[in-house]
Amino acid sequence: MNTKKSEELYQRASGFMPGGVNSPVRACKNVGKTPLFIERAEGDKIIDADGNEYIDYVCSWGPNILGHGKKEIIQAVKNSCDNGLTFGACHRGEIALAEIIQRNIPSMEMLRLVNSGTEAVMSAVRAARGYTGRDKIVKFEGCYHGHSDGLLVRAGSGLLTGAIPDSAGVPKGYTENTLLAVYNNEQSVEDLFEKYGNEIAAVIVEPCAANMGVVPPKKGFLEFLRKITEQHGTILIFDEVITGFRLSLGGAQKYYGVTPDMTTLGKIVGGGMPLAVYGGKREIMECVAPLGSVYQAGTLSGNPAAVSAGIAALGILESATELYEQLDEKGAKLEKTLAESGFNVNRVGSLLTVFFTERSVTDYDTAKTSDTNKYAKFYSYLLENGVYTAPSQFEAMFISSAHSDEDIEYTCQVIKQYRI
Ligand code: KE4
Repeated sequence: MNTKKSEELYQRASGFMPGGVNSPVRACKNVGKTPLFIERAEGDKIIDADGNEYIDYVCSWGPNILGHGKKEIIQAVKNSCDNGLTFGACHRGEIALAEIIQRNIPSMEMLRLVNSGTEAVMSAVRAARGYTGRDKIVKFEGCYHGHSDGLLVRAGSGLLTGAIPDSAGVPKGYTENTLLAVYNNEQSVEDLFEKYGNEIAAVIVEPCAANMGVVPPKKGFLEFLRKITEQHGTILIFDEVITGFRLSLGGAQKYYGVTPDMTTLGKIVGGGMPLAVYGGKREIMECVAPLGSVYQAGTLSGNPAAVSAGIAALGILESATELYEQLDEKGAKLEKTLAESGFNVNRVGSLLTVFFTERSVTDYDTAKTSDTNKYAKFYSYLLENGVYTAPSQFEAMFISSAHSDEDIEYTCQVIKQYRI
């Protein structure tokens, strides 16, 4: 592939943004490449600055479940913009979007629109702490919940003590109330509740992990979390920024049949525009200003253009009843080809990850046994063959309704020719 123009643009961008990017993973450092600069995208294709075309399995990290440039979404945003970009005031679109969300995720009895998944999670955790009056939270190694200080953590001297910052610039005091457990390991959660019990405000979990690569919850794990949090008066938060409207119209909580107290949403819910949501039980959300004493605010929260994209996208998903079955079939076809070609693959619906390890990947420790150099080699091979996947072993491949049977079949042929 000739990527000369992208390389030139990357050099210029590097003079303005750290690493030339506005989000670290885009720098492609994990796969030893420099980023492509995308000019435009249509359906399941993206086209870079040099005119190279790729089948896109990143889908902007999840939002584009309907593919790129969906006409109805674009038109909805244009129509909204014709009426003005932002009012900093209430508008009817906020109600319409809230109704669609609540219709499909009834556990979100009351909700608040914000601008990013990070903001949604940060606000949900604050509301859980404000409602319970407790300080500690539990998260799981390998799960990512955005970059708010208290959630950028790694295990300290052990899992039974407060976590330590996993980023410079985060004071130790910001993470000492964050406790780390092991995904799919009930004992690690029981140990924390035994030691801290009624001090724990919330347990936050990706109900199907996708930030250590795709790692599904083992049978009974989510039900266990639901039970132990109820026993201790702890808020169970499902971070559905990826899984919301991805695994089903009701997200992972419908897919797995476990209902949390609070949910965060992002990506798909904004139809490709900057919009995210947090919400849950009415009694919890009524603690949020201006009703209650938990403060949270945002200049562009509920932005009309972003809201119009979310309404359009969710409206299409609600009417496309076969969509989730079709996404699952496409995922299954890729998974079958990968498995038959000797790859180690985890898949849930239209989310999948290829791991370069012999181990069965069920948590962060097993995910980390994957050979990231082998992943990088596979990434480059796919890219050279016009298949664009996540430039990191610890992300997911995303499939959209725009991925044609021909493009899925082409991808399978490319996979079959690869020698691990
Ligand atoms: P944002 O602040 O990036 O909108 O959302 C943070 C977030 C929260 N929760 C989950 C489960 C998430 O996956 C994310 C963000 N996901 C990453 C990809 N794994 C976004 C891509 C990036 O950081 O550039």
